[in-house]
Amino acid sequence: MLGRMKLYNYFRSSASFRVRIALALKGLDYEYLPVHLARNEHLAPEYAARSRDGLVPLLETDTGLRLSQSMAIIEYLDETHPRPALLPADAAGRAQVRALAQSIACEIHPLNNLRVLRYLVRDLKLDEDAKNRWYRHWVREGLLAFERQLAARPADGQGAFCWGDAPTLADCCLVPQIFNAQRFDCDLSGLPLTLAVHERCMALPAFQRAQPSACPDAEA
Ligand SMILES: N[C@@H](CCC(=O)N[C@@H](CS)C(=O)NCC(=O)O)C(=O)O
Repeated sequence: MLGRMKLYNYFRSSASFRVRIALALKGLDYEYLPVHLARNEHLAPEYAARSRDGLVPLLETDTGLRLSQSMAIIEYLDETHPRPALLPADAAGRAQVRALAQSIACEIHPLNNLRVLRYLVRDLKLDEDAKNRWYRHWVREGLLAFERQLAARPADGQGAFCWGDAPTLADCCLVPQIFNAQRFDCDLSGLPLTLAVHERCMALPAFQRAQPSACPDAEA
């Protein structure tokens, strides 16, 4: 018998938020299991027994398989529950959506992760102001590059969302990054296409249900 999927995650984690969006877009039921990053629960032995990399999100599938890495998890969900599709049907479209998604997940997010920020402060002795400058610098550089990519989309990729007229993997990555950017007071000027897509996504119930403030472990 198949079990219920379990998502180990944290309301503020943007990689977790990506997976929650994908689950919501596909209408999939799952158990929400909070791992409090600020209290270091991801470093505790109980979590280490489940997670090899000590990061969230971690999806335990209905067959008990443990999957890490939000992009791999979303692609797994897309292959096992193909409707609505989060990647285009054609190879060129898929490559472009993955490129948009990875320009957030691989170029921006790793530089602004909790453990990176903690290293800057604890080991390199940067003060709060320098840490925030680091954060804002890499978010802004990355989002400006993202905006240029949106502006350069070919005709078949243009539409209401990052790629075409339905949300894809790229939108799952974009929205959490904008939430984080807003939380850290990043300069979001000069990003009209990016912010318009964000707004359209946030008008959809799936994105609203997945957002940090709607999570069971949400804090003010
Ligand atoms: N590339 C990974 C990133 C996972 C990741 O770094 N998650 C963050 C939260 S967004 C985390 O667990 N951070 C804990 C830490 O940095 O100590 C993914 O996409 O799942």
